[in-house]
Amino acid sequence: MKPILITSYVNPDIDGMAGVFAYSEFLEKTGINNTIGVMGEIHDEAKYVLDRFNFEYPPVILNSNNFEKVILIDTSDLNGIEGNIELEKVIEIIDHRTIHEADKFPNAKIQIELVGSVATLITERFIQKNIEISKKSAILLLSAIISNTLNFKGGVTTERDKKAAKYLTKIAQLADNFWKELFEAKSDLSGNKLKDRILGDLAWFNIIDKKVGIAQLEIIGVKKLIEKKQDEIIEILENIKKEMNFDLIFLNAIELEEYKNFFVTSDDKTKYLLEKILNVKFDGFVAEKSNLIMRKQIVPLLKEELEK
Ligand SMILES: [Mn+2]
Repeated sequence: MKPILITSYVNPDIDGMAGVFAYSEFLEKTGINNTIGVMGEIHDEAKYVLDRFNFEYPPVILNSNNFEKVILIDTSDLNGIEGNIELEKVIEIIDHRTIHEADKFPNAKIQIELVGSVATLITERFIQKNIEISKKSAILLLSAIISNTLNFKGGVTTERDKKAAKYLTKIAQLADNFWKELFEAKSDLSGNKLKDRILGDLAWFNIIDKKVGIAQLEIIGVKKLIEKKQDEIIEILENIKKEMNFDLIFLNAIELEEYKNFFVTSDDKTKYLLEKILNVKFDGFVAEKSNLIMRKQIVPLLKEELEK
């Protein structure tokens, strides 16, 4: 029997990558032959954690051609995998988003639960089966939970995330201020990094007849970044909109130290829509919002409004 491939969406973030590594360990320890692979390039934050602890990078694959069975972690959307993964090969999905396309996978056993991080769902597997988790997996999963829940301050955070993190903390043995180290590391957007980061973490959604592109940055120092690089941000967004044929586009920039959002767009229709659903007011290309909101939470609001 060929090993089952465990993978995530193209250009996975730390949650997808950590989930892939750790679920592989879980399955191996339950006697299931598997292998891991990631498509595209892992996010900078994921690279940072691997480098920081001298962990090996996951092997890169192009598609599911060499495999008979696939398990998808942290995705149940066609956008991030279409053309790379044959949908009928997918036997299991573990994910945590409200808007998904799980019905497109005819053979998959599906676990989609609305916790802050897929790493939480993977951690719970170990706890439920009383299987010991390696320090490496614990570090990766804990980093993913910290990142995805914005250090437990993001609106997506649940008690389950906190409980999983508490469990992992004992094994991972990270410094108390590790969250800040992690957030500071991803806040350096000098040189080409701004454009790379925006492109690397771009997501888009087809809602009725509209294609909506949402870029997201999660950093310390958003206000300064916008003051310095607003023109560059607008240019990047306008180019993406043209190239990808988006109807609407904006950047959701999350300030990780003050826990607020800045929305950036030059598109009037997008501004109008965001003002309506998020109760914000644009001043030029930028709107500010207290009480942090993540892309995952904005998408259902957009959908509700556009489907009216
Ligand atoms: Mn995730």
